[in-house]
Amino acid sequence: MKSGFVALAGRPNVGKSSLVNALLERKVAIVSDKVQTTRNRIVACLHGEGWQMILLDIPGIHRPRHLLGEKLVRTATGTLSQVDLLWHVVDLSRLPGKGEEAVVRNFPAQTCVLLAGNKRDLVPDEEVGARMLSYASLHPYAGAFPISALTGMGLGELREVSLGFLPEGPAYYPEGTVTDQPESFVVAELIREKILHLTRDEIPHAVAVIVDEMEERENLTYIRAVINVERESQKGIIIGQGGRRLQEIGSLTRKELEGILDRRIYLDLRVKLKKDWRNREGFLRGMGLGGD
Ligand SMILES: Nc1nc2c(ncn2[C@@H]2O[C@H](COP(=O)(O)OP(=O)(O)OP(=O)(O)O)[C@@H](O)[C@H]2O)c(=O)[nH]1
Ligand SMILES: [Mg+2]
Repeated sequence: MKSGFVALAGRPNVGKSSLVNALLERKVAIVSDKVQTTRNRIVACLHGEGWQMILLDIPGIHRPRHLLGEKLVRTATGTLSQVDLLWHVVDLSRLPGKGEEAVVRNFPAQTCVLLAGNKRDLVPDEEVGARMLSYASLHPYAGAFPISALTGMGLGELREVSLGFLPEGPAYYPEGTVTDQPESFVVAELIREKILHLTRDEIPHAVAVIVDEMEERENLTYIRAVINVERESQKGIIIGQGGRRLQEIGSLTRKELEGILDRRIYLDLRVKLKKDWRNREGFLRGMGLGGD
């Protein structure tokens, strides 16, 4: 049996989580057009005849500006040395810059790295080759693939070639395992995703969602979750006029969850002020954001 771990390294917003979801053909990780969407290391298992590939979706590597950012980067870089193969995911619609060089500096010398040039769909066909070359000089990659998580272009080839880099090994997860995330984490992430989609500016980054209670009742699942924000003014923005935004966050989350869990859901959402939580060690640890 061939089996092993593949980490998706890259800057924020290049499409790492989108790529994981596309390969798994289901939503394992939340996605948004805001940077620093992913905060935890997310395990996603691809299974096949005689092989298992475990994808590790990690936060984007960036220059941190608070303790949360430091932990995100530590979660990401700490993963790189523990895997059999790295995918350096880049956004082909942009040129490589300093941020990209900083990502590459974290690659362990002994680990093979494949360049995954994502968002190929945004680049005219005749420019793809040159764009790939401009990234290829960043590192001695073992292979380079223009891909699109959005359209699925190039994904099969990336997967096939990656299999060749995996060692002989056991099945690390039972067949059928998609991810190791507890349901409460999935719920909290879906709520955060709706907030990311419905708000902008500082709000997306100022939000931390905690599921306090998840209980099976007679004919539904009762969920109580708290949306923590850093400032009083942010509370108002999340709640919206007459509570409308909070209602929308709740109903979008509930609909998606009912589809995933195939159960009726009652979602009780509250918004709480947790001043400066992004710099509070204890709070971050409680959220599973240890960073090591
Ligand atoms: N056009 C296009 N957009 C894409 C593609 N892949 C991802 N995106 C978009 O890029 C944005 C970022 O996607 P994510 O998957 O959240 O990016 P990420 O690298 O996981 O970001 P972080 O978790 O913040 O590090 C979203 O708006 C996606 O819809 C692609 O292949 N083509
Ligand atoms: Mg992500």
